[in-house]
Amino acid sequence: MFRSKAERKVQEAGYDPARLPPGQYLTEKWPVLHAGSVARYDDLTAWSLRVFGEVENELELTWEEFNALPRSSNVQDIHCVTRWSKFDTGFDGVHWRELAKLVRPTSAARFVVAHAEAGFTSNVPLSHLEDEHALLATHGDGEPLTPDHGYPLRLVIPGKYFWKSAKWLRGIELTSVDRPGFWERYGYHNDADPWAEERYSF
Ligand SMILES: Nc1nc2c(c(=O)[nH]1)N[C@H]1C(S)=C(S)[C@@H](COP(=O)(O)O)O[C@H]1N2
Ligand SMILES: [Mo]
Repeated sequence: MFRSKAERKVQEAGYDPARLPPGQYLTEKWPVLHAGSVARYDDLTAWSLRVFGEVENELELTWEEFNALPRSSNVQDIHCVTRWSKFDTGFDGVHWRELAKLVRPTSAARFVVAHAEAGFTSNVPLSHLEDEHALLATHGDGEPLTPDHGYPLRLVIPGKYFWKSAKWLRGIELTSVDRPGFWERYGYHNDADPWAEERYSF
């Protein structure tokens, strides 16, 4: 009937077991996972978000300027490569399209490197950031992000293992060639599709 005990638990929790990617299990709480330490901000006066690289108009937004942009929200399932999945996670923030209008990507722009505090990076094709469900999120499950979950701003890349979704986001770099990010250089799969179990590159 079920591919696994994990799928049966999903059914028992009242969800369609087809929502659970292979090798994952459902968790009800929201786990915290990252390398290194949590970025702390006493205030956001020194905070900025840089958008640079293959764009016609590089930009550096203050927290106030970022929050003046039109907002979007969505709900999605998140899947960590360490095998937990959390369903129906709500995010609020700003969609990339609002920044794209301001920076105007060049015709050479095809990939993204997300830059976070302390040198963490993640890479995706630009099409993943353009996805309707992608977000530069300030809120998770209706609340401002906690420091653990990436306050004040994190990326949300839908349909990929959650390591692509950089917490403590400080920059979006558009590039013409793909450049592996932090976990990708560490041996994680470049494409990170949970449905294909693209966990590791070895
Ligand atoms: N800056 C930063 N962002 C990061 C990471 C990290 O190490 N540093 N880890 C990633 C991984 S592996 C996962 S699963 C998610 C976890 O997000 P959460 O702690 O909000 O659940 O953050 C991602 N974003
Ligand atoms: Mo992860």
